[in-house]
Amino acid sequence: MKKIISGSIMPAAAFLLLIVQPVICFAGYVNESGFNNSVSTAQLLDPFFSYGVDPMIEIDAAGNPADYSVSVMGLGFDNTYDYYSFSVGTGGNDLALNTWVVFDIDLAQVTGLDSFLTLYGTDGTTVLASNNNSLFNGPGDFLPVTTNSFFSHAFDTAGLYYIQVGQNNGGSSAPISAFSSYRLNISSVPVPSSLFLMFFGVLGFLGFKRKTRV
Ligand SMILES: [Ca+2]
Ligand SMILES: [Ca+2]
Ligand SMILES: [Ca+2]
Repeated sequence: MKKIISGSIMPAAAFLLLIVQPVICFAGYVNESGFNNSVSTAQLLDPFFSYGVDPMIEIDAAGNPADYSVSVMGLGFDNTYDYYSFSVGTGGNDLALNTWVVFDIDLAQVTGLDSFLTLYGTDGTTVLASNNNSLFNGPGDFLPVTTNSFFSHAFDTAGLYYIQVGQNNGGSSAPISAFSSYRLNISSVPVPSSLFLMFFGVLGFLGFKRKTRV
């Protein structure tokens, strides 16, 4: 009985995370379709992007949060790659050209998956970027040394792009065989710089007022 229970902890944890994630997730989220094993059947994420800050979705090692994102709750173990597509600069969502778009895998490691991310161009074959392990332990990674993936990319051509979630196999990507779940976050901070300037301008004005009041 004891053996049965311990043997079922990892699958149970994976399923529990898959169920609980949407509840703890404040960003737009969607579950993996399960029929996304190739570029031609990639799951389109455009409709699920939303504005808002989620404590799990950081844009850098300092933990600064994104304010526009989508989260996919994915499940491993069927020995396939998972492909997702998303638009940049087309109006399909608000991801903009020449702005950092962040790709962040969370939770995978704690459920048994050593993730590997590969970003493909609009042709579905040209590799634009890839990442095995993040250089830092961000929100959602949970372990001091993470094998979860994390990288940023700025796009200069409008179109539909593809991201592949795979499993690390000696430094390259392989189909996901681990019984596991993962959360893939795609995010950015698309606030126009003029708004940032206005925000800091208001802060500066308030600071000035406070100083003059004292
Ligand atoms: Ca992560
Ligand atoms: Ca990895
Ligand atoms: Ca994260």
